[in-house]
Amino acid sequence: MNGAESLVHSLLKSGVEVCFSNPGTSEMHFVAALDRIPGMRCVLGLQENIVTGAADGYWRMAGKPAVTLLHCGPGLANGLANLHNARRARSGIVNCVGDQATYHRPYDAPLTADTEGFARGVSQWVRTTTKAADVGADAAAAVQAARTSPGQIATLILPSDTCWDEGGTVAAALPVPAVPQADPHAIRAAARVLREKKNVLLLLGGSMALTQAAQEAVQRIVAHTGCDILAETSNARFQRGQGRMPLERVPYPVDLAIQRLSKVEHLVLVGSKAPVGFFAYPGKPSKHYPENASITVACRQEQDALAALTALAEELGAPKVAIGSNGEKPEVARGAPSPEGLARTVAALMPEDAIIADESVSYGRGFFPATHAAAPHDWLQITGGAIGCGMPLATGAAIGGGGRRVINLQADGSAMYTVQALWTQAREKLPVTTILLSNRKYQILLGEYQNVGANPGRVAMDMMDLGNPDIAWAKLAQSMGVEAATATTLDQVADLMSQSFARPGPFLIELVI
Ligand SMILES: Cc1ncc(C[n+]2csc(CCOP(=O)(O)OP(=O)(O)O)c2C)c(N)n1
Repeated sequence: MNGAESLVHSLLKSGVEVCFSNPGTSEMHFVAALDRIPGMRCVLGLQENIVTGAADGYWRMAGKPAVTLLHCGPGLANGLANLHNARRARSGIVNCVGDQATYHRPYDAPLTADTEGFARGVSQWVRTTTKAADVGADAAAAVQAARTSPGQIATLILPSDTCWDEGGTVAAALPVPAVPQADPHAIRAAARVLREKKNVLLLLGGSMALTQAAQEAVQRIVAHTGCDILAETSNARFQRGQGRMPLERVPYPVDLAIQRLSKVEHLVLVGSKAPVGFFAYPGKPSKHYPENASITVACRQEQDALAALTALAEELGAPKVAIGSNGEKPEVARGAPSPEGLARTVAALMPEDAIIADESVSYGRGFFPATHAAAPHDWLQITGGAIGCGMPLATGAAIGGGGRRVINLQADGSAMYTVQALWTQAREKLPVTTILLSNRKYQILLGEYQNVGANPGRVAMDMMDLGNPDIAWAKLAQSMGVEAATATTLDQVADLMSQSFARPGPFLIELVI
C-alpha cells in the first residue's frame, strides 16, 4: 500500500466521506487512490476558494469535516479567504495539500512555496508528513483536530513522495475529545448577574448557542429574568422560523449597533464575544457597548452552550416555557423589489427545513424581522467578512444538508469572486436556488465611503460600479449548466422560486434591484 492509499483508507475510517478537490500534479497519487478505493464522494471545484468554502458549508450542515484536496502553497493560498471565513465560523475542515517531494524541495522549483506559512494563519493544526508510513496516522490526527470543539481547521501537507512511496499504514479513528463543559462557577456568576442586575444583555454566538434546543433554554431565562437578548452580528448557523425564538442580531452599522447597545450595563456572553465594530471609523468607538458595562463569560466558544444555557436556566429556577408562535407566515409580496418584500416572499415560499446561505450584504440587512414566521429553517451567514463565500457555502451546505433545499441570497459583487461554484452545483445536481441581487454596484462601499467623511468623485464611483459592462447573469449561469431567468418584480421572483423548488437541480434567479 502506498501513502496515498493509506490516506484515503484512514480518512474513511475516521468518518470523512466527502472530498472537495482541485488537484494538481503533486496530488495525482491521491487522485489515483480515490479512484481505486470506493466510499469517498469527490466534488470538483474550479478554484480553491470554492473548495474551501464548500467544505465550510458542509461542516455547518453535516457537523463533520470534509477533506479538501489542494495543490501546493499557491492552491492553498487561493482558498485562504474562505478558510478564514470557516475559521470564524468555527468549522472543522481537513485540508490535504500536496506539495513538492521531500528531496525535490531544495531545488526551489517554481511551485515551491512556504506552504506551512500560508496554512498557519488560518489553521489551528498544521503538520507536514515526512514519510509514507506516517500518512495514515497524520490523517487520523488531522481529523481528530478538525473535530475538536468547536471545530478547527487542520492542514496536512503531503510531499508527493509520501503519497507514492510504499509502506502506507492505515490508521484507526482517534477519539474525538469531549466538548468541554462551562465552569459551574461561571454559570453561578452569570446567574447572579441575571438575577440581581438590571439592563443585562444575554449575547449568543456560535452554532451551539443558536440551535432550537439551546433557544428553548434561552426562552426560559428571558421569560424568567426579563433580560435583553441578541445574537452576534454574523453567525455560522442559526435555527430560525416557527418553533424558534424571534431573535435579532447586533446591528452591523456602527451607529445602529451603538444605539442598540447603549443601555446595556451588564453583558453575559454565551459562545460570543463582546461586540466591537467590523472596522474603526474616525471619531467612533471600537467597542459598541458602553465602556463601563461589566462582562461575564458564562460559556466560552469551545464549550457546550446547550448544557451551559440549560444549567443557567436551572440555576435561576426558571420554569419550562414553550417558545410561542412567531405569528402568521407572511404573504408573497408583489410589485417592485424591496428588501422587506423579498424577505416576505422568501418567508412565504421557503420549504420546511430550507437552508439559507446568506451573502446578501447591504440588501439583506433587514431580512430577519420578516422571516421569523417562516417555516423552520437554518440560516448560514458569512462569518469572516471575506466576500465570495455565499455560492461555495451554498454548494457545500447542499451536500451536507442531505437533499434539503438551499436558498442562496447572494449579492452580485460578492458572487463574482466565486461564481464558478455554479458549475459545481450543476454538475452535482444540487438543490440550490440562488437569488442573485443585481444592483450592479458595490453598494455597501458607497455607504462606507460616506462614513469615512468623503464624497465620491468619478474615479471613486467607478471603483464601486459593476455596470459598464453589465453582467449577464442568466447567460453566465446557463453557460455553467444552471437554469436561470431574470426577474424585475417580486411577482416574477415568487413564480420562479416556486418553479425552482419543484425541480431537483440548481436554479438562478437574477433579481434586478
Ligand atoms: C475578500 C474581500 N475582498 C474585498 C472586500 C471589500 N468589500 C466588502 S463589501 C464589498 C462589495 C460588496 O458588493 P456586493 O456583493 O455587490 O454587495 P452590495 O454592497 O452591493 O450589497 C467589497 C469589495 C471584502 N470584504 N472581502
